[in-house]
Amino acid sequence: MKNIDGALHVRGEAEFVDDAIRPSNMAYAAIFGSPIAHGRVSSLDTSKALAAPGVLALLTAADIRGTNEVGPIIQDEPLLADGVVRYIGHPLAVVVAESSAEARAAARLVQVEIQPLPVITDPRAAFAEGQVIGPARTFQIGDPDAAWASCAFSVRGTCDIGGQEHVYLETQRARAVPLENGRVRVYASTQSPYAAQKHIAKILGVANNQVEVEVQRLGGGFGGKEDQATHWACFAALAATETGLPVEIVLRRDEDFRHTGKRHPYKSDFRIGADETGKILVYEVRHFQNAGATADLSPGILERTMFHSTGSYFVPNARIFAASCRTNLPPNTAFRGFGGPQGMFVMESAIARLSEEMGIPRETIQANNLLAPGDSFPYGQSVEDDRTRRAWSRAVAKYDLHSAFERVDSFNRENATTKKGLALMPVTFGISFTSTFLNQAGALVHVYTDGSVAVTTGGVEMGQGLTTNIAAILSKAFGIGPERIRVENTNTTRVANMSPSAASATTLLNGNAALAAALEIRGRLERVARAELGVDDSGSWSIRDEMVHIEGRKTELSWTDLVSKAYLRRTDLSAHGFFATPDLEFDKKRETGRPFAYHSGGTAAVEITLDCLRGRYQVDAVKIVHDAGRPLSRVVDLGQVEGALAQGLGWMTMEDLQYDETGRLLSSNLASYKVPDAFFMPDRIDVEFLDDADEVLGPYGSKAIGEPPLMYGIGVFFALRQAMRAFDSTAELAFVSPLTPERVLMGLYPSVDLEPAKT
Ligand code: MTE
Ligand code: LUZ
Ligand code: MOS
Repeated sequence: MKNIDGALHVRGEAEFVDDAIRPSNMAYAAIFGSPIAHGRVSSLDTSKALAAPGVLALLTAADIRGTNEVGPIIQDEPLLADGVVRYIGHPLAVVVAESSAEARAAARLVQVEIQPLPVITDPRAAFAEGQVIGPARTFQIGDPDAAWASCAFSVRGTCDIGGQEHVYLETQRARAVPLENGRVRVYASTQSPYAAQKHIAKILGVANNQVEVEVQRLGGGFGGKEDQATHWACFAALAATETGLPVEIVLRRDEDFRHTGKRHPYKSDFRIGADETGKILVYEVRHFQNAGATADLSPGILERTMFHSTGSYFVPNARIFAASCRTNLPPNTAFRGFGGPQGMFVMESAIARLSEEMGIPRETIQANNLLAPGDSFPYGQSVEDDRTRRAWSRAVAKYDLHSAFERVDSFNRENATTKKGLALMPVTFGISFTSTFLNQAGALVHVYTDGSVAVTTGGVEMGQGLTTNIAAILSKAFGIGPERIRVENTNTTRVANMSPSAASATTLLNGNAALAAALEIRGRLERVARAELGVDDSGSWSIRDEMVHIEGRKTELSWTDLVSKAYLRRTDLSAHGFFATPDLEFDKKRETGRPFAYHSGGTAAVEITLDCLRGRYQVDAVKIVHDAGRPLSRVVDLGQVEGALAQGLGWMTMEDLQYDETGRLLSSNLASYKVPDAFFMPDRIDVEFLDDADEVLGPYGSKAIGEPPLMYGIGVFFALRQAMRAFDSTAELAFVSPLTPERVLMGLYPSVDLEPAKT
């Protein structure tokens, strides 16, 4: 099964929001955002902007007829700042003009006076000031206080983890078209059409059924459009209803960098204790999440950090504390992994320190503490399979990692200024939205009388291959070729109340919903087939290669004949399907339950070479054994593993998000913010899918894959650290990410002042 969209993308024919033909009366919107990070607005003068050439309208908080609120979890986020601004770029006004150049030029003429308030950019400082969003939370298992006494070794440390910009190819955008009777249709680039619909309705003060949201596909979302695409859809809808014109808003790359939130930076403290063999007895961690100015999805992301705080390891005694800290940065948001990567990074740091203290190789400690069936996570869910260990063992065997470690050691003995590092990284990632209610999906399937099929799900294609997966599922369900199946765009009038396409669960949820609808139609077709062929319902039936089979034997009845016979017999050839993941529950008072349907992951080995005179390095190879269940499309799943790996490697190494103390983003374009390219990626990426690993809940045995492989990238940090220690075994190395070449160099030569001279 190929990726259905592949050819369209290669030919440049795939359509995005602003590719559809523009109506001749289209207007364009631009945003005026706060120039400072925190303050009270004392005056907002829009007269000059309104008088500028081409300007059609200018809207501020005062012009919102409905409720000025777009917060997804906590209602703390006005669409347009009202009285107080909380970050640089915080939207204060929308300017609508005949061209986007005129809209931007006019936005620069808005005059605002702001009384500055103190700016906080550091999460620990925010915590100290009591700036905590939602409650701080604690998970606990065993008796951590008592366990320290039985440890032969214990170490402490801190981590300072950088954020990450999504850099989806397609920046945020939306187009809104006013319809009759005050309705509005919005073409959006969002992972969450329903969130856009309900927030537009709220902003406009109308019922949800007055708003239609349509999504063809996204040029990447990566979590950055799980919640924060809503805002741009709202701006377009607001401008369109106020002017009566179709309105488009498209952010430039630098605007997208400045206005939108990113992966959360974290600061964390850890303490880990083990017996003399390296068996982990106790782990305590405190996470301070840099949430930015409003809650956005931060409480959910914090929760997933907690769920993944012990990584792929069994820890009998643990205390996990986490607080979401309000700062004056743009609200940070979902990003592939959703807080999981930060939780796992701190655990891996703790294991690295323990290994250095004990003189036991890191991979030995890792291997001896891997999760096994029957173990419990600190939140009570138990481990139901042996796949964490199976993937680890398979990776060690398949890639002959014991000799690889020996090869690295002997290379390092023989070379003085070039060192190699090799690190293993196991991943065990919980699949399901941690908010249980979100684990539901609907789908609508039509079979037309010519045997062609159209399916709409609540899921959104963002490059992850959902369309291909859905086509593969229906092809199997009906026993027909995938070319007969058209996966429609996503539209809130066809499937309602959808959860965001997120949490790696889109195929699990929407694929099962589509399958339920298809099986319903298939059941009706079975009655027609038996009647047409004159066979009772004692023997089995199936459709294979587009032919009806009875008791495994091919009949003369083809798929297309069957469908047209069914139509003539007045059979309903459409069905709605629904799926809700079974057996999920979580008790937030006791902080225990079974939040995940299953876990997804595997093991990666990351090998690097470091030039210890310059701090430069290259990733030589990444070798992975991944549990993909039974893939619906191997190329789609392989693409997900490689793409996620690239983002994980970038996050750990070169993507250096820098704000100054006034809350200004310094790395605000692709010249100062570097992302991995083809040259950075390892020459060698080996991926093996774990065999004999069908996932019972997944459609046809398939398994969620979108996010987990990102966390393989964490391995590169520890491979680099190993090489740095091979160069200087006494160096005190910090757990600060990303580990850029500059930071490597500063770590290797701590006594040399490498900061540029201040003038
Ligand atoms: N792959 C591509 N090409 N583009 C994307 O935007 N998003 C990632 C992942 N893979 C993304 C992607 C994220 S953050 C998630 S949660 C999943 O895809 C969402 O899709 P899924 O649920 O179908 O895996
Ligand atoms: N979004 C969400 C997510 O709302 N809940 C989740 O648990 C989640 N997990 C990963 C990515 N997005
Ligand atoms: Mo992905 S962070 O769940 O959009």
